[in-house]
Amino acid sequence: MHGLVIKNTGSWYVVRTDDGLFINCKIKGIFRLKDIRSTNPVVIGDRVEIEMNTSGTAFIRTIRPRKNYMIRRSSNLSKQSHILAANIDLALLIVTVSYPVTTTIFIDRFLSTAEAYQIPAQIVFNKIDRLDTDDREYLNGLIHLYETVGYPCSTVCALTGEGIDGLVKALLNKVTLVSGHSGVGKSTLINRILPGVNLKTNEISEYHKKGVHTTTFSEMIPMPDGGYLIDTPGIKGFGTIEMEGVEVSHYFPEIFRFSSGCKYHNCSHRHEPDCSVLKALRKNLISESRYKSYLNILEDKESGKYRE
Ligand SMILES: Nc1nc2c(ncn2[C@@H]2O[C@H](COP(=O)(O)OP(=O)(O)OP(=O)(O)O)[C@@H](O)[C@H]2O)c(=O)[nH]1
Ligand SMILES: [Mg+2]
Ligand SMILES: [Zn+2]
Repeated sequence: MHGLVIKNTGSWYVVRTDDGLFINCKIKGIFRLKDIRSTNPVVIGDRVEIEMNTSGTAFIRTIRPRKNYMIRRSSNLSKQSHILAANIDLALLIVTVSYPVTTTIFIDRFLSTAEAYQIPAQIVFNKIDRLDTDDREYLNGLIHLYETVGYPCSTVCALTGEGIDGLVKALLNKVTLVSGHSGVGKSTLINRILPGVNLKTNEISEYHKKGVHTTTFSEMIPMPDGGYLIDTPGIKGFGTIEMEGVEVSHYFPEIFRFSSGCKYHNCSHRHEPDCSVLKALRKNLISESRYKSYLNILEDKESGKYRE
């Protein structure tokens, strides 16, 4: 039988079969992924072949080749990687300017990973009800920046539903990964889009102004009009993997665009003469914050660890 991995509870994988059954499955045998040392061999969004047991549960026998996947380094200094989900049509990054703070370095690490795997990405700015005047100005700057680079942005309040309708249209018939820091409102947003789902949510810590890691396992939730939303546990840092040296600039579309004018084809855009990227940076055609994120990724490739 074939099916889709829609949930991983830690001890079981829940597979929705093509006949619409939900079957608890375990892995049989050893799965090896080409060139990737991953903490999770079978992931949400995988198409799998399963073999039923007499008890009504099943073994996952094979994974169909993946169209794509979102991956990050598990933790600082770790060589292991963690795949967030596979076979994704859209990567949605939920960002809050405050409560909790999302940094541009985090945003850019996420976006460049999506670029590396050719997954369209969008940014959803949530909790717009909690912005003061300065926050609002900063938010407008971010929206201008990311839309100019080419990432669609929306602003929502998951609590009241403000701004949700426009967003929902963009999700129809797609498999959408919903990601972001803990406490930004991923589960609240999904509850708002799909009433009746009732995912668990929790107040962020007043003291730390951070989320408390309420969602502990990813889950793929079908949308009534077609498509799926994938709720995921909040992530702290986003360690990029599988991108090195000159390649990093390929995943910053605006930097890549200017790099064709550099004198050296392997220009790192840091100190080389006749660097079009540095020229563009000086003219504010490339933003300071995006360039900083680019350096941040480049440098952690060189030092073998990543910093936030
Ligand atoms: N003021 C305000 N609060 C919100 C909004 N969206 C979510 N919240 C609150 O933010 C807190 C965290 O929301 P969750 O949905 O649990 O956050 P999460 O991103 O799923 O967090 P993890 O599961 O830990 O990754 C809850 O108390 C929500 O009620 C919003 O638009 N405005
Ligand atoms: Mg959650
Ligand atoms: Zn250059």
